[in-house]
Amino acid sequence: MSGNGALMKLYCSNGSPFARKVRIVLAEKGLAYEADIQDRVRPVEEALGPTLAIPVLDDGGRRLWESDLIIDYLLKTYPDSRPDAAVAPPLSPWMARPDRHWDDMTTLATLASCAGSIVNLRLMRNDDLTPENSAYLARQKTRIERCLDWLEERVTDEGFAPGWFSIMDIAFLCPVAFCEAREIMPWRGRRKLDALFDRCRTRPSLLATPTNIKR
Ligand SMILES: N[C@@H](CCC(=O)N[C@@H](CS)C(=O)NCC(=O)O)C(=O)O
Repeated sequence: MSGNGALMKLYCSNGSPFARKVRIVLAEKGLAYEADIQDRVRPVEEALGPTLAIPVLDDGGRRLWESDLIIDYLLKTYPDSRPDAAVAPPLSPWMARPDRHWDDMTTLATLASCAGSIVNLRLMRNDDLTPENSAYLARQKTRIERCLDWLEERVTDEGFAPGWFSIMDIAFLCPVAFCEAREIMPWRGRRKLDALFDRCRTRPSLLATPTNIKR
């Protein structure tokens, strides 16, 4: 519920890895919301904001876009909401560890860039463009590989922030799950990232946010 008693509304699609990040945080925090789900790309005339993209959150008339901003808003606006204390490790109450702020923000920015390239590879398939016939998409594929290599150096055996299920973990899990389900490109082969993915896939909030498969 928002401050004025209305249910929050999340505009999303079933498949979007960006929307899934937000849905996972809402599930972790047990926050009630109404989902407005559309699996086609919304026509420009129906866009919910200037970025034309989903997810978009409406909370009592405040409209927010960009998944990391929405999550930051949820963490700060609903700090005490965490019903399932039995699930370990707990959801982090922050985007970035206070004592590692710039390190973690750099990790989040790298994850966002990597995710954007993964989704681009998927969307450009609609126009028959692939890394094999487009130099730009070949560069995007290289970006994904370089980002994953860099993330493998940063991540620990306990995820990106030991002791926590962090927003960094979520921002890694959603796009690679999308990458795997849509057969966009092989992403595995890095020990710690592979283990993080396999360890988290049965966490209740991930099981509660399945993505429909549309290749
Ligand atoms: N950086 C944005 C990316 C959002 C995004 O690209 N969403 C896709 C769906 S997965 C979308 O709505 N695309 C439509 C468009 O780009 O016009 C975020 O983190 O929310």
